[in-house]
Order: sequence, then structure tokens, then C-alpha cells
Amino acid sequence: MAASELSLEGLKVWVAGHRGTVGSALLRRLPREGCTILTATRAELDLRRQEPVERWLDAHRPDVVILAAATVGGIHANSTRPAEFIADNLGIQQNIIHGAYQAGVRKLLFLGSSCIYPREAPQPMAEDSLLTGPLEPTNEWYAIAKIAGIKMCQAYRRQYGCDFIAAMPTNLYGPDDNFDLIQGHVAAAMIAKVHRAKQENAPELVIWGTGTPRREFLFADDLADGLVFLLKHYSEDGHINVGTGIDISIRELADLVVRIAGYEGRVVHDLSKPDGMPRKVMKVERINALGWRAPTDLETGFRRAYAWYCDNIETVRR
Ligand code: GFB
Repeated sequence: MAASELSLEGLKVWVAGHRGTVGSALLRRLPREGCTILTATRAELDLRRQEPVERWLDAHRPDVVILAAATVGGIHANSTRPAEFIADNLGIQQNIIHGAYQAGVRKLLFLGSSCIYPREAPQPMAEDSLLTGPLEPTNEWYAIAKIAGIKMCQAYRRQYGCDFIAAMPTNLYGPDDNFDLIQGHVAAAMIAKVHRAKQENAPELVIWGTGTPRREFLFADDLADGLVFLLKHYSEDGHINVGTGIDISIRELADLVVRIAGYEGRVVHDLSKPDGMPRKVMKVERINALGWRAPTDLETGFRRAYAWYCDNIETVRR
């Protein structure tokens, strides 16, 4: 590993997708590295269009690129907007990865997702489960795009010697998430709906599905820390998982947020909504063995995320 050590000090680091959950956490974490952070707003640069992306990269010449830009959403968004999820993400990846190669970027970090693994993958899911079976149908469009991104990084490494790496984060939560009740991921939607139920003194809180699916949740600021760690210390062909290795059921998640918010009504299930993958938890031995583990426990993280939501309720993304 010694040959791959990289200091970010004095380097220009482009965070593509700096307004998202991951990107904004990176903007909080990266200043500690002494690097210059580059960003481009959506109005300035449409990442789905190749020519402007290549021009932007040529003009700004970042040393490092973190590809945290993506069209994302929860189970409902994934299953109802398949064209956007596959086309936007393939386009963004293609434009940035190829553009980074052309612009001589020193290191690129591509962000995937735990949904790249087969629905029936042995749990916890190890990196070598990739492409061993059929995907979960509710998010296969997004998963296919992310798998293509991993393979692009590998291909550019093999053919051109680019130091392009791929990290697979698990389900995330934290500040600057999308708190939309329909489009968002379960963690943010849960925070928003429990808060609303409490404010309105609603007798019932409705959660989607049976509550039995199990998910692993990583605090966004922990992910940002893990990504900085990987940029500095990881330089291999294979993708690497970033998670906690700990899962809870959706019902346990609801109960946790209910307790944090102090909501006193009943939790009921809308069984017309999909459950999705029965269980999704990452094997995190590889990143742990390199010397990184997620520092924030679930209770602390959700307390911070809930407090952030309450403080920013007027301006949150939804
Ligand atoms: O985060 P999520 O939407 O997607 O979580 P996935 C879905 C699970 O939470 C299902 C339950 O079991 C839902 O039935 N759930 C309960 C809810 N209440 C709610 C709610 O109010 N909103 C939502 N959204 N779910 C995602 C993929 O899969 O995993 C993404 O869609 C990404 O593409 C991410 O890969 C890591 O965890 O099933």
C-alpha cells in the first residue's frame, strides 16, 4: 500500500455533486486536509452533457476528482423513474471518468452503492459478491449504472494506468439529505414523517411495507471521513465497501426515530408499499483491515440528523 499513499495537501479536489448528502459532508470534511476544493453548481455545469464537462475539466485541471454526483432516491423513486436513474447516472459517470482521464487527473474516486450486489447475495455482502446473481428489481436500473461505473474505473486503470478507485457506501443518512416523503430514502423520510406526526399530534405514523427488511445505515459525515481515508491510502483495482457492518430492521429504525423525536402515537404499516431487498448489510472487513471504521453509532448519528432536520426544516431539500 505504501506506493499508493497520497497527501491531499495543496491539491485541487473537485467534489462533483457537492450539494448532495455525500458532497456536502465532503465539504465539511475536506478543509482539514489543506486542499483547495472545487465545485460547480448545476446551473454552471450540467454533468449529463459531455462537452461542457470536458471543457470544465480542461479549464480547472483538478488533481483529484470525487464523483459524488448522481441521480438518487429511495425505493419509490428508483422503481418509478427507471429511465432517469439509468440514463442520468451512466451519462454523468461516462462524462466525468473519461474527462478526468483526458485532463490527466491524478486520482478519481467513484461512488457506487450497496444495491450493486445481487438480491440473494450472502449477508453481510462481500466485495466479491458483485455479478454473482440477479439484482433487486426495485433498483436494478441504478445498480446497473453503478456497476458500469466500477467497471469503467477498472478499465481506465488497466488500459491507461489511471489511479481511479471505486467505493461502495451503504444506505446513508445525515444533514443535507433529501427529506421528500415520497422520493427520499427511508432514513430521511422516516425523520421527516415522524417529526410531522409529532408536530400534528397525529394518532398514527404510517411506514411503508412490513417493517421486516433489514438495512445498514452510515452517517454521511462518517462516509466523508472514510472517502478521504481511501483517497489517501487505497489504490486498487477492486471496489471497496464503506459501511458499519451493522443492520437493523425498518421497524427498529422507525422505533428509534420515534423515541428520539418523543412521538407518542402508534406505528402502522402500509402493506401496499414494497419491501425491496430483504436484507442489505455490508461486509466491511477490507476497509477495517486498512485501518478505518465508522466512528458514529446509530443512536448518536440519528440524534444529530434529527436535530439538524429540526434546525433546518424551512430550507431542507424535499
Ligand atoms: O432507502 P430505501 O427507500 O431504499 O428503503 P432501499 C426502503 C425500505 O424502507 C423498504 C421501507 O423496505 C421500504 O418498505 N420504508 C418504510 C420506507 N417506510 C418508508 C418511507 O417512508 N420511505 C421509504 N423510502 N422507504 C435503496 C435504493 O434501496 O438503497 C437506492 O433505492 C440506493 O438506489 C440505496 O441504492 C442504498 O434501501 O430499498
